Amino acid sequence: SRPDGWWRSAVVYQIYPRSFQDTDGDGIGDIPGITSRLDYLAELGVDVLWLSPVYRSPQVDNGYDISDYQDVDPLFGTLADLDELIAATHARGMKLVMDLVVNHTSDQHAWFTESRDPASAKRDWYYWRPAREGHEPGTPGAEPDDSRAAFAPSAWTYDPASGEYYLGIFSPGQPDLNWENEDVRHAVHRMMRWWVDRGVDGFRMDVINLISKPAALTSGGPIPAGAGGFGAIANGPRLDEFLAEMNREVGLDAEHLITVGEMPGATVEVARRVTDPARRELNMVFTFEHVNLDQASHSKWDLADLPLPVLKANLAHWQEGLADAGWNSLYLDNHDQPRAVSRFGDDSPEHRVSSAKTLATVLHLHKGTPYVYQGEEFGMTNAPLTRIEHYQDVESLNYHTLATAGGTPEEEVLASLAAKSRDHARTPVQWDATDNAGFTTGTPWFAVNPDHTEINAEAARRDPDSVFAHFQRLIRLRHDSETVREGRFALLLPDHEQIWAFTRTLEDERLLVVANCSSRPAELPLQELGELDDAELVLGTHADRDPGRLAAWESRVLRVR
Ligand code: TEU
Repeated sequence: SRPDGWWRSAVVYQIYPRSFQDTDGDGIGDIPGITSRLDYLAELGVDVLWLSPVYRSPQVDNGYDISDYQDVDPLFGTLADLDELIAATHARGMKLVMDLVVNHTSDQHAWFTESRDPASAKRDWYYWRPAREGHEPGTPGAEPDDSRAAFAPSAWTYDPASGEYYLGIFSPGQPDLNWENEDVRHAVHRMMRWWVDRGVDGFRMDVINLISKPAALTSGGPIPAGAGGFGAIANGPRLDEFLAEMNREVGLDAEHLITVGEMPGATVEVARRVTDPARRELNMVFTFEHVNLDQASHSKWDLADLPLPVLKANLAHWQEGLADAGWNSLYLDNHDQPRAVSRFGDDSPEHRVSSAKTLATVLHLHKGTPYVYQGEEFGMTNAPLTRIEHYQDVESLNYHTLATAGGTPEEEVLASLAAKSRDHARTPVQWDATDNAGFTTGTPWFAVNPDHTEINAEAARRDPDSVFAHFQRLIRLRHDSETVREGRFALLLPDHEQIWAFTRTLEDERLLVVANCSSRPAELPLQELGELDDAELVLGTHADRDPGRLAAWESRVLRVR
């Protein structure tokens, strides 16, 4: 979409179809289930729905391994179901964005099957390499280099038929496409145009900053060793070129479309470049910096405390970096992250509602496009996952295997999983207090969180003080307030350990946000914040307000002079 587009006032809602709503009783969510819940989403007030992948897939990574980009997996329904969903979404004035997973395909995709033959024209569509010099192909240690995959011990998988290895930086079921090959790029562009013609309103682009690989790798050498994580392999030299080409070829600047690139390892400088409207690449990107702060090393499993000033500073850094050009995406939750209220808030019965509201207040009052992840809007919490048998995610299971084999005590591994596993985000949406939470009439693919008897959409919708009602107010405020959309951001009290405070200013209007991000009351430092006596309350979490202090997890949005 163009830089001044409608999307600057939009709020996006992410759906993880597998866990959203089942209609056929197989225990797995499906597309008709999404259609059946559109009125709920319209009531919440969101503008755009983003669907995690529903394409044909062996489901090694729950659909992030696609074997046919132009069909729907029977697990989720049919193309006709999807057409119906698109039409029904549009009929309610909302838009629908598809997940675009083109850094890699499934190893079951026809392109890859063909590529397995060294004589095929598609051999070069993926990264194939011989065994390391002096090693017998397929024997331990013969991989081309020592790089690990995100969800497997090695980034290289041996293919006995051709005696060579292929690259899969996530898992062996997710071979990386070679974007240096222009036929690959054209095939992706064609596929994207097909979806735009079918009526979808844009794309969320999976790990899109990994499509341009480092020169060392594209010129036949090993993956450069780096600090770990995706730092060494992300943001390759042709990233901007590939994105601008895609924008041009697919027509992504079309008024009605919206694009967001998921970018692990992207700095604010990369994001500024990619989202600078003058360059015509993407509308916005997802940063990972703020969700990587509560870890002690490049490994997410290496747990660390996160002091509030560190989190505030990171979001402020992105606000400032993208103040004049580019655009932020705002999120605390998605299908890869533990639940925000459990991670950054306080999910005890006493503070869950307030902390979910206050985290939302802070996030939604920043400048950028807010993303709501299914269940976040009524404060869903982490699941009680305490034994390895409770987990399903390929990332969690791989970590457990490797870490315990490497000598990390089981207890420590389980503590890391309980804090960070992606599975917390993937338990079924809690629609009501009945046995399977209204998610399915069958056996749910993932156990429903037992707290659904208290925490569910139905209860939240009935309660005018619920987290859901608060999200509705925040979304309405963004739609109504030009200052929330476009106002300049300034962080206040950067070192305060409890209070997150900032202003948003546009012309003669100034909004002040004060949020107590702790489970103890906090005195408001009025000398530093200025006189708040004539401040007008725009939105708050608590009915009883003490002018000089905030209750635990209380937040206020004030119009000040
Ligand atoms: O995620 C990319 C990514 O960097 C994270 O998945 C990360 O590897 C992991 O979640 C950290 O815990 C995207 C998708 O969002 C994710 O679901 C897929 O598994 C991944 O790409 C591969 O397609």
